[in-house]
Amino acid sequence: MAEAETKSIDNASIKMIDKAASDGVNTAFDRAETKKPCPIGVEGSCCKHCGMGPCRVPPPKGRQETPEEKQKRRGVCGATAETIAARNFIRMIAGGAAAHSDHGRGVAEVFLAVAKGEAPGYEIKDEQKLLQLALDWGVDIGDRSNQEIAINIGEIALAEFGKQEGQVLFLNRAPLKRQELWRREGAAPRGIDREIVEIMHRTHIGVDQDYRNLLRQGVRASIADGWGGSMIATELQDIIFGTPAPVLGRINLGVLSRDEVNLIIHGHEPLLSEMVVVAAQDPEMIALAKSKGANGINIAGMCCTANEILMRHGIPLAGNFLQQELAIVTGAVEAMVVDVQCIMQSLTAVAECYHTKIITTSPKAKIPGAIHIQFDEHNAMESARAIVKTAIENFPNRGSNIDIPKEQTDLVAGFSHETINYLLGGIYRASYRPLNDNIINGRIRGVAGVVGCNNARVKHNEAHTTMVKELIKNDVLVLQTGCSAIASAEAGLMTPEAASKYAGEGLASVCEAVGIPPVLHLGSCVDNSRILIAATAMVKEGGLGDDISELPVAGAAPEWMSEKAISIGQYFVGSGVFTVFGVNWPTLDSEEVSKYLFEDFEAIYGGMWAFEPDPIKAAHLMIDHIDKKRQALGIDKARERVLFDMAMRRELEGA
Ligand code: BF8
Repeated sequence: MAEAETKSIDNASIKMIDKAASDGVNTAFDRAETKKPCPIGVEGSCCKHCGMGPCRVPPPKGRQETPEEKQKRRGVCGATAETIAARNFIRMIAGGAAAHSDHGRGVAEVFLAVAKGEAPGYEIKDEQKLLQLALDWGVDIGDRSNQEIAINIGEIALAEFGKQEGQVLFLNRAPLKRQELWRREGAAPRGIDREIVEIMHRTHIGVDQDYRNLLRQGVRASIADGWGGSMIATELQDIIFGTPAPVLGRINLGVLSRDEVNLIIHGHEPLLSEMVVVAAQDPEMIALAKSKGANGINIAGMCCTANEILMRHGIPLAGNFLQQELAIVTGAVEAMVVDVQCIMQSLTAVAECYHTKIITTSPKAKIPGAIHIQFDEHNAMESARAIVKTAIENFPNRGSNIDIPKEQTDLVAGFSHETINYLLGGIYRASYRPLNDNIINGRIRGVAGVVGCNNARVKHNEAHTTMVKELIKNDVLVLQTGCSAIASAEAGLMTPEAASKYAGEGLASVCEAVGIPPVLHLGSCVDNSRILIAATAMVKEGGLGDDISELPVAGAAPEWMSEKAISIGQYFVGSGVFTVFGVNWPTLDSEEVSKYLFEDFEAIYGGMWAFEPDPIKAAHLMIDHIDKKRQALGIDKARERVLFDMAMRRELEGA
């Protein structure tokens, strides 16, 4: 096997890894070889929270530790391995929750500016969702204008971040039983920022020293992310940019164009990318591109920003996290514009080997060697035009060392909660009833959320696609976001035809009747909030218990790497979902903390973590959990009786 084939399962990526090698370009794939992870840090037993450390407290390997040894195995301040593991773990949650929530705050600020008429170029696109949110938050509708209502909503949304008392408003959307559990366990977040700050306080030297108490705060902050910051981001983005509906798209490095200006939009916040998409369609810009010898302007997305503009505009998607450097290696990218999160600092070094310009736009995220064109939401179109112009003017500098892989795959994206509702029930009787019915009768065994990143420590995209294929083969409907969704789309799992090719007979029959792929793309990482809402809708529809923890569902992030993934996993678990992570696990050096997360959490939250790097085994842990829930609901027998005769098929098609 050629070296590159050990690093990715994706042919386009393999070709570009090879090209990078022959061009002498260093990428994350190379660095992962030369830079091995610290074996102590990776399992959570290194504390560097004060100037007396770093203190490393790993247990002895390969033999039983004596009680005396364990007693002495502490940091200089006396912190035990359990405290250190729990502190490190919840600091990851704080980092992840902060990233998602600061994104949500940015959206809320722009939303308020739009409502006040201070952000030209943006508008309220989804009135129905605006009014729904007004109802949810008790905002008076009466005969007030959309603008007036939106001002109230924007102010309430912004206040959610700094709130000190009460509880985050969107918790009200969860099943009642879940809300009671959160309050009983002290896991109901008061305000979004408060819970994140409290993690930083409690994990400072000499504060909270009980790992259970630390982990409880981790759950609380993660709920503030999923049911707070991320949900605010998703909801307000839908209102100003439109709620996604099914859209046909193309994906992978083959979407780059040989004869057009290629501008890649990379990062997370759609505030800027929405405007860049509009600016690139301006006839004046297209004429400028032609004057430089290009045939037009080709916008392509990367990572979660890509998911946002794919879902709403069908803009082609160039790749996921580990493909960001590879896109530049094609030699055909005039500019890559970035905002925040998951942007490799090496982009500027890779770009130096070609003609690509890296453009940063956020005052929060600058990169030495990049051009900075600050994005100003009050003058968004001007920033967007300056970015597009920079890309166009760079077209004549394109060299001759160009190789765009031909690989690109079709996909259907845009499955918001609202869309799933309409698709299943129809416009006039939108409902989750058909989904619940098909789960109860066993055609669909359960639902899995497979999400998260790429991780250079494991073969690019392999765990995602292996796990997803195994799940759908076993009649589990898969919902996806983030880089995981991109991996499945690149493997061709997000077309309606994938149902007959890869899904089990029961799932395939439902997908074919409804006309959906067996793997649904729900958006970016903040859109994991859509999975929470979908799970809640299943509970509210009835017949599958009265809490998320009773549903036959499971979650996974088989190639996770970011702190955001840990926060997401924790709010899945804290919402009652069994969740499996791959690659490595950051508390493994503390048996007690790991046992608490993997086992004891179930009795408290109804959901618990698991760690399993083998994607097939991980898929079967999820399937076993789904079967356990089916049995508890008394619907396991229905599955055994599923036989697809013509009458059943006709009944399905009429559903
Ligand atoms: O927020 S899946 S690598 S791009 S962190 Fe990052 Fe992970 Fe991708 Fe999107 Ni989410």
